[in-house]
Amino acid sequence: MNSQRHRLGRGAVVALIAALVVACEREPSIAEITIGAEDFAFALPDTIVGGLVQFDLVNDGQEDHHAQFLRLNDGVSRAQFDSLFAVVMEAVPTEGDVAFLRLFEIATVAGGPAVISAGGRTDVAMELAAGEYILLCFIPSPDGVPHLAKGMTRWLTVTAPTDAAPEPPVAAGRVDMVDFAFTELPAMDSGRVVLEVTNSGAEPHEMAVLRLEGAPLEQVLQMLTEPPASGGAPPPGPPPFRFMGGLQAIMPGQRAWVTLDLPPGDYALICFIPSPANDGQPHAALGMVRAFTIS
Ligand SMILES: [Cu+2]
Repeated sequence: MNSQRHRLGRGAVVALIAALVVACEREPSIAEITIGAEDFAFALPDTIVGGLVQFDLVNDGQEDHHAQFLRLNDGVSRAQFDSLFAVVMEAVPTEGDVAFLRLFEIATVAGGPAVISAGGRTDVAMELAAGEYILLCFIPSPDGVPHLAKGMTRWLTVTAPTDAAPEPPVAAGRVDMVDFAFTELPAMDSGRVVLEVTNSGAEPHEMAVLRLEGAPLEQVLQMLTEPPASGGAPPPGPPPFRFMGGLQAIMPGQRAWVTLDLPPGDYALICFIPSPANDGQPHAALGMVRAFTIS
């Protein structure tokens, strides 16, 4: 009687495995693209297939890097973007970061992996519509010059997907970004965790993940949002914080999935996007900071 049951069981297992094999063959998986970041260039394919794509930013440089995706609005050419970009770059030294907002007249932010320190890696999955994209690194060098002015820009053509859409990643929780706060941050353990990040605000928002290393959050925020006056050198020694990845700016209504791999410590989520409605102040100065601890 036992052996009869075993025989039936085995048959059922074989059928189940066969069904799983068929299911696996049919289930489309999320394409994975590695973005290499060096001082000061991006390395990635010139053309990729759009839809849901995971981007893994690997920082092989000595400085911090991120990859802000901008999608050219329909009908805008690369040449048109290049000429506006040149005008903006001339305005930045006098107007500051708020000059970059002019790029949004002809292009739209579309996420990307957020700032990661040298030697680190951060992964973001997001849905990309077909179109012309440019990747930009806005991070300034110690000399105050943003990396995009040192050549850290890269064009990317995204084609329309032809295969069935893969299922979105399974997230452990959601972080919603509003004007000007991070809400709904789930409790997290150390190690790999996937978060769904949404923008329910009226302005673009980003989620940079900062690890505190020896200074309180208030002091670090001051260092990041109020750089020393012109000619002022950064304080000596390593900075008392480390960037751990996250998500670059997305538009209202957009979402993405961020994979974090955080050891125990004190952290903060921060948005540095300047607000046109608030004199160009960074969202962090308007309260868009959320401290959390990984135990
Ligand atoms: Cu924001």
